[in-house]
Amino acid sequence: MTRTADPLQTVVITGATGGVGSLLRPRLARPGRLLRLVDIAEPPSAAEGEAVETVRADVTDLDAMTAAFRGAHTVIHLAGFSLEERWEDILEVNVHGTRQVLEAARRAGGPRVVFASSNHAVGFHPRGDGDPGEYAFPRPDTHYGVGKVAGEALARLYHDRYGLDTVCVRIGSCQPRPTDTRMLATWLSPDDCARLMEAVIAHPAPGFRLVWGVSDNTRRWWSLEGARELGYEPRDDAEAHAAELLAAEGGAPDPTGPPHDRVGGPFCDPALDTDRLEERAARRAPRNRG
Ligand code: 15L
Repeated sequence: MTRTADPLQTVVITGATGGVGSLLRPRLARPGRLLRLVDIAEPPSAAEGEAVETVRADVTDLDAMTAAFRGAHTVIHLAGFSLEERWEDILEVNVHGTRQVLEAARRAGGPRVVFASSNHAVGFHPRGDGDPGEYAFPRPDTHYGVGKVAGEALARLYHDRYGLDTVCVRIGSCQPRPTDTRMLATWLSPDDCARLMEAVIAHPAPGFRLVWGVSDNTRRWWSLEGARELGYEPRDDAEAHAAELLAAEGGAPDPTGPPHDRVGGPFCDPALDTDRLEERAARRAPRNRG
C-alpha cells in the first residue's frame, strides 16, 4: 500500500483500473476525500490534487482486503470479470471474490459496500414484458449473470446477518458514450454513474438496496425509482446519440427478435459457448482480468 495523504473520508474502489473504475476515479476525486484504489494491476499515478492510495492485491485475498478497507467509509466493489467467462473463473473471482470483499468489510469495521451488479442478472427477462421492476427475480443470461445474482445474494446475507449497508446496482451499459442502439435504453453515463455513487456515499443509512444503474434515457426500460430514493438525480440521456446510432444500424432494431427481445441482448446468444470461453481463457495471462 502506498500512502499519500490523510483526508477525512476514504472511498475504496476495487477493480480501479477496469472500465468502470477508470471512468469513476477522476469523477469521485474531491477535496477531503482519499481514494484507495485496489487492483491486481498498477493504477496510473495520482493526478494533480488527487489524494490516492494504491493497493496491489487480488480481491480473493481476505487479509489484503481487510487491511485495504480499514478506516473506509465506502467500498465500491467493481473487481471481477466483466464479460462471459468459464464457470470456474466466474466462481473464483466474481463469486468468491465478492464474498471475500463483504467479509473483509465486516472485519474492517463495516464500511458500506456498493456491489456492481448488472442487467445480466436478469438478462433473460423478455423486453416485451416492460419494466421488470426494482426487484425483478433473477433470470441470468450467462455464468457472468449468475455471478451477479450470487453477489446480490451475498450482499443481502451480509446485510441481514451482520447489518452491513450493502447497495447492489444493476448497471446497464456504463461506457463513455452509447455505441449501439441497445444502449439508447441501457446507457449509464460516467457522470451519472458517479452521481449514483455519490448518492450512496452521502446517504445517512442506505441499508440493503437493489437499484437500477441507468441514465434518464428517453428509451430506457428500467425504473429509476429505487435509485432516486437513494438521492440519485441523473442528468444524461442517450437520446442525444440516437440519430447517429440509428443511422449506423439502418433504423430502429426489431424488439421482438434476437438480440433485442431480451433484457441481456447479445449475452442471451447461445453462441457464448464453453469452447470459445476455454480458448479465451487459454490466451489470457494468469489472473489478468478486466
Ligand atoms: C455488463 O454487465 C458488462 O460488464 C458490460 O461489458 C456490458 O456488456 C454491459 O453489461 C451491457 O449490458 O451493455
